[in-house]
Amino acid sequence: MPQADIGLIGLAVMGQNLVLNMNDHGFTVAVFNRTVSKVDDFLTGGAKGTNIIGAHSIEEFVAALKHPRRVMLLVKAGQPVDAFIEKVIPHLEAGDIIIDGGNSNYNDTIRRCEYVESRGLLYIGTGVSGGEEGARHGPSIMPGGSPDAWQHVKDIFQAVAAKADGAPCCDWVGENGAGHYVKMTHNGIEYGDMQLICEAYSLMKAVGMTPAEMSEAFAEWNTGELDSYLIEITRDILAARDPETGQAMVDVILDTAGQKGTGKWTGISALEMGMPLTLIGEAVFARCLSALKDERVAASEKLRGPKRTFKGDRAKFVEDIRQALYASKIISYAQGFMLLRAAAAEYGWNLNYGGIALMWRGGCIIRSQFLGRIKDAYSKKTQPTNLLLVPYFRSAVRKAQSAWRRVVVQAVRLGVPVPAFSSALAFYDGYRSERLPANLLQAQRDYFGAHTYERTDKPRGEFFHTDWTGTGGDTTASTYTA
Ligand code: NBP
Repeated sequence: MPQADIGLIGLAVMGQNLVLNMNDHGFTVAVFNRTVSKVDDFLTGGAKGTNIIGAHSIEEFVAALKHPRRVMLLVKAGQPVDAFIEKVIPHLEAGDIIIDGGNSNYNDTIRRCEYVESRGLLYIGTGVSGGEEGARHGPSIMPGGSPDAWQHVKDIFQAVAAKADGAPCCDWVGENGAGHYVKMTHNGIEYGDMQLICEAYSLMKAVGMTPAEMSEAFAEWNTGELDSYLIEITRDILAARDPETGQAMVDVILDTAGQKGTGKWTGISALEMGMPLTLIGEAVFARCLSALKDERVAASEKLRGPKRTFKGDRAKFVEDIRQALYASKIISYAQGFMLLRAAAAEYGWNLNYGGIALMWRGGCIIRSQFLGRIKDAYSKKTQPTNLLLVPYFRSAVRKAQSAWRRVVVQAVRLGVPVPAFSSALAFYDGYRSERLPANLLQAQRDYFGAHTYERTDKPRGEFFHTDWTGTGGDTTASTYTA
């Protein structure tokens, strides 16, 4: 007689912790892993004394599952997901559900959803955020896929998910790849938040603060509008000491950043949809630049910058940095939600933006008090076209604006790179511009390629061409927009 409410394949850090979390909430879970010995290691280790059922083959695993069978994969993203889908399908029946909880690319999820549905099964691609700690004690879960599958996993997912103000940080996102798209955007925003904090750190360093002093500043920031998980861990990281050398831990860590691709995917999707996701783009490129360590070391001997030192009031400047960080963060989230709106239109998803903000409010890496404000903004009857236009955020940016500009100016004077702070400010100035220099750009395009232009004194949609040199013809190129 099958006993398991759900089965999970993939006993690495995320899988083990999510299974233990499900067990804590009274669900019986069957587990399997490619390297089968890890099943027994888990049962005699972390899962000792629980009701978790270990399986040593796919057949045994599937036989342990109640109907409809719920098979969750938490394996390395990419080919391993396809490999396990192929392995389990022959053992499943119509109406059974395959769930991919890894960081899969949403395009793969769209493809897999269609494929699995064509085999008479249901499919869910879900983001699971919060790392090890989240998986164990309450992650943010962002499921999308076959709508009929939701009713069969809702109770389990919402029970194990983090709670924010009593509500589960898990709700149905939308069809096919919607869940993974929202998780990808979450990760892109995470890249942006982390880069902004790193720029704040870099400026504090440039004005002579020690890591311990910086930690105190972050501790204070965490009591106000910047209150968030990433500010909190930065406070702790800056206070930590290396047991080997006694130095601040942060000073002994090599300055080359890694990445697993979700930030890059966010940037690619933004480019494909023509959405100006400048801050996340800069955050991804900042990691790429950091990875060119050897080249940078060589260049540092040859390329000179300003020799200035900071002369102002340090305490005041730290407060300016805090405000610049807050304003830039608002820009980043405004851009992130612009991307979600564009994706919803492109893929026909009916995204609930307030619900998404709530899902990110707890359990995940970008969790913050701030997301409560975004949830409120999208919970109103009239949905804002852009977060920057919501009175709360408009006023927050207005208040922070002078400090934000001072920080960017000071960074430029000191030669400290602040691509996220400065691109956020450039976006703000661009977005609020009634007229941009794209008129000249259109003239250039028309000059060299007969790409045509629209006129300020004629209705939109009428296109004109000028024979700029007197030697061109009147044939124009076809018009298109990206
Ligand atoms: P990993 O991403 O390291 O994946 C380990 C699992 O994948 C193991 O079960 C391993 O089996 C299996 N696997 C590998 Br590796 N190659 C395989 C293959 N070719 N065929 C079949 N199985 C294969 O584990 P994780 O860090 O727990 O992450 C799981 C998923 O959750 C990933 O998609 C990850 O991106 C995502 N995620 C991770 C975090 C995090 O903080 N770590 C956070 C959020 C989401 P084996 O034991 O036999 O090697």
